[in-house]
Amino acid sequence: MGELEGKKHVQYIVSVEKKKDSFEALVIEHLRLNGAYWGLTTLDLLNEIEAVKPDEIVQWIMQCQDIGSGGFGGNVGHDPHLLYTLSAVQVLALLNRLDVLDIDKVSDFLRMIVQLYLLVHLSLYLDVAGLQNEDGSFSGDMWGEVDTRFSYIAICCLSLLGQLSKINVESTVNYIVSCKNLDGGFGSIPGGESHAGQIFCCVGTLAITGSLHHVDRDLLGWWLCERQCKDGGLNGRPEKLADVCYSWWVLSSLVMIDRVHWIDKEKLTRFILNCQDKENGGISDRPDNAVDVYHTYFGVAGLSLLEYPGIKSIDPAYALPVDVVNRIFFSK
Ligand code: GRG
Repeated sequence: MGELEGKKHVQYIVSVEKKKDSFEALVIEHLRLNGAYWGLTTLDLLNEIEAVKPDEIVQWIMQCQDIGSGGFGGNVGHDPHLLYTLSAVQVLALLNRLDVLDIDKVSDFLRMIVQLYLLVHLSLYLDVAGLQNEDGSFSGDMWGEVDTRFSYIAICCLSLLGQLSKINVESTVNYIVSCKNLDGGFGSIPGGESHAGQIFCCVGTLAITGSLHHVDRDLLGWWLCERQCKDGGLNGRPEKLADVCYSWWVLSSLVMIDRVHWIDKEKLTRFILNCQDKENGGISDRPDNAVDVYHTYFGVAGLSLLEYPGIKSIDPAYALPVDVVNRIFFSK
């Protein structure tokens, strides 16, 4: 299986950051702020954050902020969205530059979104009480989508900014609990199929809000361990192929519920290492496929949760290196 090619992965990330007109850079143009989070967190986990110039990055991130709403878009001039606002907060936290943020403005953006989501959730409950469509479906929100991903993002962001008191945490937790399934997992909306990605979001929300007592740890632990395939990799739901990114979504959830010792760590480590491009760096979704920054990050983050030597520890709920999280919460 070989070793982790840490130095090559660093070179790969730096090269993607520099080549703004490469194919990969163009593919992630609209979500470049997510890409910055994946790439920079990888560098930090590999103890190489000095490979980039923080001032340039901070300047660019602030150009992605929508002045009116306070939220961030995926790139300069793009519409603001929760997905990119979390990445902005995470990268600034990583670079120890949260001071550049107008915290009230960003958290007001999140609060506004969360309040609208809560309204939508309320209408979902009304739907349950009688407004359900004839075919059994429910109407979406004014953006057309309600998803437990957004509950996680809002809670994670507001917690990092010390602004959880701005929202109704109890109703956020209640909504997450309403998305719990009989198999112990969670979906994107009430009744939605259990999926490892959504489970990370729901368990992460419960962990950050101190509400993990709502999880049936053994039942969920069993469902998550069933995600390990014959090749040692993890999939996101039954009958799907293993993919390196689930080394994060599944493993972080198992760590949060204290059941990570239930999987075969050695086989998973081998699977991730077999997905490396040993010549040019980077990690792919499955062995012999093309590498990208997303899978490179989740591969390295998964190895961190597996306590692979030489990689910094990552916090399973905040998805940031543990020393960064400690700096935020314990050095005030
Ligand atoms: C800070 C780490 C972090 C996350 C922010 C955006 C977000 C919060 C979470 C996304 C969680 C999620 C839904 C991940 C799953 C992504 C994925 C690979 C979906 C595809 O799933 P399937 O089952 O297909 O349709 P495959 O076969 O690819 O598994």
